[in-house]
Amino acid sequence: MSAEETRKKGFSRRAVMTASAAGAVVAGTGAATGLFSNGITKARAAGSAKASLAPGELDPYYGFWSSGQTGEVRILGFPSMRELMRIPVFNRCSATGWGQTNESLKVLTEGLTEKTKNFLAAKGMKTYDNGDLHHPHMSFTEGTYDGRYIFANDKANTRVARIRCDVMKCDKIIEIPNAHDIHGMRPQKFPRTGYVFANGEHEAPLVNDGEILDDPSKYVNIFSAIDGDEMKVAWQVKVSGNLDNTDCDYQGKYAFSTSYNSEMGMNLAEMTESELDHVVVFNIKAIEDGVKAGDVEMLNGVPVINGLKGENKNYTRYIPIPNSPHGVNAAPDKKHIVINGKLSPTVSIIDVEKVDALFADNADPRSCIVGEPELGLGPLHTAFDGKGNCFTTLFLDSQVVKWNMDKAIKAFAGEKVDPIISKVDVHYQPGHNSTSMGETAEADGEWLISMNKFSKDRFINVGPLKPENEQLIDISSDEMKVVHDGPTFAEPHDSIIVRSDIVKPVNVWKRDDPIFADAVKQAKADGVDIESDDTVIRDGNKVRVYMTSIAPQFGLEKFTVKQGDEVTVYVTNLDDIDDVTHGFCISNYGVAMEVAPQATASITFTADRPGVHWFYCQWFCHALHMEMRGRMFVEPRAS
Ligand code: K7E
Ligand code: CUA
Repeated sequence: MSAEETRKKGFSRRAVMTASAAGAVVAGTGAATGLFSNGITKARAAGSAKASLAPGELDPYYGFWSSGQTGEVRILGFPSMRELMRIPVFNRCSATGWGQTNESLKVLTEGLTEKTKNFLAAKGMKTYDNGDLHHPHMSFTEGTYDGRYIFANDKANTRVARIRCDVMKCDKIIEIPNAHDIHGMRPQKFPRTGYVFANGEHEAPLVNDGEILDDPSKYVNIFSAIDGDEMKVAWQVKVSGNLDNTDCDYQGKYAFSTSYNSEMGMNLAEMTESELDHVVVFNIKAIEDGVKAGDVEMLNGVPVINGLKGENKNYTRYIPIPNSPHGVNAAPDKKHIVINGKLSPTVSIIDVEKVDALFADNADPRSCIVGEPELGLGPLHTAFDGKGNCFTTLFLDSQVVKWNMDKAIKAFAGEKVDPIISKVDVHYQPGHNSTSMGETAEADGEWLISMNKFSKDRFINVGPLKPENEQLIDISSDEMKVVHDGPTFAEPHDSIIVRSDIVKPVNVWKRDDPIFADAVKQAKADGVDIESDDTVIRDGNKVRVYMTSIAPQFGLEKFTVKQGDEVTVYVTNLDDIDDVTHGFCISNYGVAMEVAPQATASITFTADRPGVHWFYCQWFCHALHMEMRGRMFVEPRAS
């Protein structure tokens, strides 16, 4: 019986599995598996038929993966775990020209502060070359993903980026002034995104110009609310303690940030000294009112609210939480927020409906805690199945624990119930985990991914630097089943798993896309029809080369410039068929870029090497792809 037949007959998959019919299930669909690169092997597919896709079958989910210090976002098909695409964001990309093209440089530079621009210019740089992208999250409408954007943080250089999901390209990057090292980041869930909340992780003097150095008593931390439509910081809040992760409720009222160093210690001993750290609760309405009323300091153009501990205005509350909490996760029941203990073996459950009293009546901050189950060693992050169950990674135990929210709350109230349902070993040291649609109100309880920091012996050895290991876990029954190992390069911290019907990317660019609007505008100013003219415009020592491309030909087979000219090449890809992407590469000039169907891409360089230089198409587009080339003549400067 195939999986499809099983489903049609209305058998629960669990019944099939417990009847040990897994082999039979796979016989129908499994024969064609085992061919995917990075995919499901036949043996593993036997553990869960639904994870196996035959060649040509499409995944029911998109996975959006961070890549940590690699600085990009990756798109996976899920649950096949096939890597489909990479979206360069904070990194450089040799294939697409991200970081070289004028279109990408605009994104990478326009959102930097003047201070940073000057700092980089002194080093001969236009933007940072590195990034540390931990948290990719999709925009929400009414508590679920809406397919518009993915937002992502850069811990390394204090930035937040936005990716357009129609074209799967990054269209905005902003540096967050006043804050240091953006770590936790989440889009507002309700009514929509709206705000993107971003934690500054490391504390520093608020005006960090060298006047104050080794005086931690003057350091602060900054929580930011970014307007996700405008990609501008709307307001910031000064807080006490390092901010680690953040999430917000489904009412649109509060955001919650964990703080692992309430001591404001500067070394390990100081940072882990006290038994209790805290969660900072941000009262969004009160902060907006405070900003309107002008109860702010203006710093680098941003209104900053004072929400330090002890201020006791209605902007923030500090909830004591056992030692060094890490992940914050809002449950799809729209009522509970789970705070993961890290150094404490517990998670703390906040009831968002009880948070009102913290502000209205100055109630004991701990009065909103309705559960604190002890789960195991090193709880870091929690995901949900939408059926009242939670899945928490245990970093030190190398396990995922499945537990029940209701039972944990009952146990906290004194009832004799054990909230823990089961545990499964993962390999090894899990950090984040994600369930299918699990951070939305539409969590569907199908899949869990455990993102493990160490892979050790799970793969053939590739040297001292090992891949991470991301394990696919079937959670549709009480017993969790690891069905696939997925090695990944540095270092996906976090991921989201999005139903495929929500994401609707286009196949070809629209000619009026804002990403290349500047190029189109420049062509117009030059009297060039960018969609048909192949021509060279000289403007002093600036030369603009406009050429079209249709497989397998560029519009120009040659062009001539002078040594020392600043040359901009604009390539417009007139092909409008899916998948006919061209590239433009000038050999020995360090110039290369992608030009997808109907896109215009441009790149600027100084023609400082005289001679004949071939340019060629660098994306295989046609049987005559090798022939898709031309010459740039650079006339030597008269000596
Ligand atoms: Cu736990 Cu940066 Cu989300 Cu890594 S953080 S694991
Ligand atoms: Cu055009 Cu290869």
